[in-house]
Amino acid sequence: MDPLELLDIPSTLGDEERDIRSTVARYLADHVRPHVAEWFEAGALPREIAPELGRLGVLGMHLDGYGCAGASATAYGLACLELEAVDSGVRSFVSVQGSLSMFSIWRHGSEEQKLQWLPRLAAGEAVGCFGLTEPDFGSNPAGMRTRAERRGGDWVLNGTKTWITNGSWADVATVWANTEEGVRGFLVPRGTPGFTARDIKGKLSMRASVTSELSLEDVRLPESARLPGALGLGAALSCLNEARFGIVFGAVGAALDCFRTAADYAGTRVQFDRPIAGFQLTQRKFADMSLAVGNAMLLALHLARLKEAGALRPAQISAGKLNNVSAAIAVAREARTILGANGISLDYSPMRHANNLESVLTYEGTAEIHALALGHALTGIPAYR
Ligand code: TGC
Ligand code: FAD
Repeated sequence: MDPLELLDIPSTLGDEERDIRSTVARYLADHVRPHVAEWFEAGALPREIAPELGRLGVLGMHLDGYGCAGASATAYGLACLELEAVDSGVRSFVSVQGSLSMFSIWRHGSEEQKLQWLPRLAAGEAVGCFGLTEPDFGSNPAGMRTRAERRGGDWVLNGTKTWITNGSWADVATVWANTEEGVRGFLVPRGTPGFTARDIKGKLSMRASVTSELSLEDVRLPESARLPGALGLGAALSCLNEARFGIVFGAVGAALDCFRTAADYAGTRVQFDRPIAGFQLTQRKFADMSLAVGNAMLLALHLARLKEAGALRPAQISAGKLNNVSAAIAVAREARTILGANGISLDYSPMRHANNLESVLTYEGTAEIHALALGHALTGIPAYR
């Protein structure tokens, strides 16, 4: 029995939610899970995964129109759960494509930009990325140095974005830049003169994911490349809410996979003439992990229902991301101990998940930033600076 079954959580899901979850899980079990440790070791994700995930229907699945499925927040969350149960890098690809790149266009773009990009991004025929972080401005994007200046009817962009998921794959990059009127978002197509991407190597985490630095040197764009609805930093931060919501569920998936792997192992690994699952100290670990995973799932579903009611606030997403990612890391590390020496091998998932979750703890707002967001909501006093 897994922690969700213990609490009978699957029976609280609707038929469509259950169907979407099992379709995604089945596809990943057949086509992605068998290869993911190999990709992690190689430090590469195959580009063909984009159209495959497009055919599966998970790219921008929570958006309406323009080739997107218009699925519920819960269904989207469950898809993220199943994706991250396989690997955080695979969920990250889907989050950045659907919740950052596509959402930025869907929410802030012109009709022409939506028609040009959304159907291709939903199908995975095109890949998108989202450039907010800079070498000197991560947690504090308000200080960004990337600038966009008006020259005649055009814009000229200069600056560097770093740690950008899908960066070197991207056919279109959503790039945030400071202008005289404040922060604005721009769509930069691949191949625009002056725009280059270089992959970041030597990662010990998120290895089955493409992470890049974007360089913009006198990149000239027409006014039609600016996202007309994106006025101010809040526009960029509104996209983060979508991706952070997916992570709230994704973290549950990673933790669940660690639990299951450890449970399978403990049932058959014999020491002192009995399966290690029969020792009280091991059972205490399973009890603690099960509470962490079950509570995280209940919180995720609560946030999804609030989102569906149009009532989800950013501070509540911060609560979910902070709690669930921290819980998932603790579960991954505990599960790893149950596997003994085998726990450090790529043959088993917990340490791969634990390593990935270090990135998840940092990106989309670090644990400290989300703690400060909660502190802000609870006390009314912002303490970021
Ligand atoms: P602050 O003055 O608080 O806010 C500026 C404007 O933004 C509004 N706002 C939000 N709007 C929507 N959703 C949110 N979550 C919002 N948070 C703030 C705010 O109301 C204000 O609007 P207005 O109209 O008054 O101008 O801004 P601040 O400079 O004090 O910063 C606040 C802080 C620290 C919370 C923010 O900067 C922050 O979230 N920092 C963390 C940066 C971050 O998370 N970066 C992520 C980059 S993308 C990424 O990591 C992708 S990982 C790959 C994957 O997802 O898989
Ligand atoms: P910093 O902001 O320098 O923080 C360093 C430490 O200081 C952290 O512990 C932080 O919590 C702490 N700190 C900072 N400010 C405060 C404060 N006020 N109070 C207390 N502590 C504080 N970005 C994108 O734009 N697009 C992407 O697609 C993307 N993908 C990513 C993929 C990966 C694998 C990774 C690792 C990162 C990615 N990022 C992306 C970047 C990510 O969003 C940033 O790493 C993150 O916002 C933190 O910024 P930083 O790394 O510069 O850390």
